[in-house]
Amino acid sequence: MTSTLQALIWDVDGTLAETERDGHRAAFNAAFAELGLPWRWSEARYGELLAVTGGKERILFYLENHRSQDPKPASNLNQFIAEMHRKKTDYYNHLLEENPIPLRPGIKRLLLEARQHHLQLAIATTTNLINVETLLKHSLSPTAIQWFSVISAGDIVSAKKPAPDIYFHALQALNLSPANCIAFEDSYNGLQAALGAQLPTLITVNDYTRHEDFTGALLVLDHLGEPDHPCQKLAGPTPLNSNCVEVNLLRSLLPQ
Ligand code: XBP
Ligand code: MG
Repeated sequence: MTSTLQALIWDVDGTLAETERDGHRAAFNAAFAELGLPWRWSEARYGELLAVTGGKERILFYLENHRSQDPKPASNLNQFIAEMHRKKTDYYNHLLEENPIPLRPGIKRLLLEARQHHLQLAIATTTNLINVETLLKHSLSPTAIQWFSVISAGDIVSAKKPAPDIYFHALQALNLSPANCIAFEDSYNGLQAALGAQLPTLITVNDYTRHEDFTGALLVLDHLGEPDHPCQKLAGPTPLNSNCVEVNLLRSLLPQ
């Protein structure tokens, strides 16, 4: 069966930009400080906590596993976490507006090329919609949100990655079969989510994820590359005859 490439589906955190260490982590710590909590997530601790996807889920996990001796919040626990997470989201958006986090190598180039080829662009992310909009607006272009025909984000599904639900949501909105799409991810949890939805998946690793197991990925790279900043292949059957990932390479990765 011939599969025609029709859409690229993008994870956000760690894939479009390195938002975790100096973005989300910094915002969590600022929210903890504002609430007078002695919690601080170091770079290393945050790396461990990334195993739990979703900010509210990550806070709950930390509370239950690292702060179980702390006095319990007077109010309802879910409300307490939701309020903390709202503060974190405010800090995060402020940070993205004031000090935009650059997109990773090759992201803007490939998005632009995909648009020229009339491929659809979609997002499937654990983080919430406002965070995606702010990142795209300040790190890509003020109108970049309109480049994406589908944005599946955050609590729109009840089971976050590694569950495939967010990818099912995006595929349904695109009205496409997974065989006609490629997902872009940076983490084990993200890869499991995409593979669970039968999506061919390309991985670009980062410092938090390069040690993870990416069995099942089409290709594992350090980044998507630029003509003057070549990408390196870390795993995958296809010889890379180019300095960077282009639409023709993506087409060749799909089963013919
Ligand atoms: C990203 C996440 C997110 C962010 C925080 O996973 O796990 O939780 O760290 O976002 P992925 P929120 O890249 O696989 O989508 O605080 O908005 O939940
Ligand atoms: Mg990610």
